[in-house]
Amino acid sequence: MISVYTPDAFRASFLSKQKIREDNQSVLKDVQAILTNVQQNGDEAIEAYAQKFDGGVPSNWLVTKDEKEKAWGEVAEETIVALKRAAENIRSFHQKQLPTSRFMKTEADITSGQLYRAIENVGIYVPGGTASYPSSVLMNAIPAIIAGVERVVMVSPARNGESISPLLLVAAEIAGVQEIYKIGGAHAIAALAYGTESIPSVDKIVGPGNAYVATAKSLVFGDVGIDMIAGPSEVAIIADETANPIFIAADLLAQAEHDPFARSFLFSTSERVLEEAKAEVEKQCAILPRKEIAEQALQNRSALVKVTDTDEAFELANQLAPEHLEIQLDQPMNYLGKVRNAGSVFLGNYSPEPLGDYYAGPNHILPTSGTAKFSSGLSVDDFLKKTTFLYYSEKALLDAAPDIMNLAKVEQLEGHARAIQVRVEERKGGISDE
Ligand code: HSO
Ligand code: ZN
Repeated sequence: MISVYTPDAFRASFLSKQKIREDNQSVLKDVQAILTNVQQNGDEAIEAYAQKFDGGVPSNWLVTKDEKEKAWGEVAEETIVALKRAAENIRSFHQKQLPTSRFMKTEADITSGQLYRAIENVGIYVPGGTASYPSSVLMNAIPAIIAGVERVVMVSPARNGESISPLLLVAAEIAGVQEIYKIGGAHAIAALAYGTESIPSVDKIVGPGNAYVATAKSLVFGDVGIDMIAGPSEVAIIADETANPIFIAADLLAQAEHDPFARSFLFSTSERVLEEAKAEVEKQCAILPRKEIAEQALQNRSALVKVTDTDEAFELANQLAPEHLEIQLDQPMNYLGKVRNAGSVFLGNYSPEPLGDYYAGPNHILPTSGTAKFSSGLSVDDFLKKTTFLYYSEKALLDAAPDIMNLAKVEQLEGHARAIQVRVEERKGGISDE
């Protein structure tokens, strides 16, 4: 079960710059072959892979209106209501992320600025199997739609080659996604990147997936955009004497049940909280249906750490750069300024991670494995591009001409210098060769 570490032991075991994601050579080779095959043979290739990996070729790749209608009848009414409320909260949070295009008038005859334009076509990958989450459909699709993406396509592997889970179909409709294909795995990523007769290509692919999907995304990057390569999920909790060990243990377990590779960490100034949380983890784990998964995550990849003060807790948490950071300290808001690296922060004893996973509004697709040091969770920004523009009047260009021509000449780009010079000469009434 979960063990106690000193800060130094924690540093040595969890903060060394080892690569958490190991490249798997055999996965890489398989995925390369799949990408080439789909690129060359289109539908014929995806049919062969659907047969091999998904248990059959669906009679239609595109989910029909009838299939969607049927799905609504198969989901409990209270789940539909909960999904709709979650979607509303997620929509209202992401709406506020929309930036506005800017005109910057620096001088009377100079204008520059920045336009925001949505990516035209986006593909959302939704896993099948056990990590098949309707909440992730909302988290991926809603920011794309708010950004103004014209065509949002969802792909997910068909169960037994024929149907997608009704929960996913209902979540997609609530989010506003209409075009859904029954295809998964690396061949789905290939189809989205390169297009086939049945599946038109997109410009960017987002959404988590297994090692094959992640590898395929990393290989098609450049031909299309991708969001991130997601690793196993993690939470770090910073707690003092005022925290509740029962809540802490439940939160550590909520993370651990995701995946045997998930990681849960507690940094506490209180010996008592640490000890009680440890005992509670054991007690609560025993009743979890996914206890075997949680035990593996807690056993090898998680830690309880006794820190001397909250500064030390934040130093360790910032170095870890966790996907989720819970701050269960007295007056939690006062500590927000101490957070440097984290995907998303949960403040106080009543803001546990599942509140954000499902419902409150901020996105749950977040940087994992320390990548919060340089990247951010999914947002409206991921579906926008910035185009800068500028306008100079004739006079403004002539004022700047000597500097630009000088810089062009030191770079030995005479053609650049001349593009300025012809305008200077024209002003003087004639173009010379000098
Ligand atoms: N904690 C996961 C998201 C999730 N949890 C979906 C439940 N469903 C990664 O942030
Ligand atoms: Zn979760």
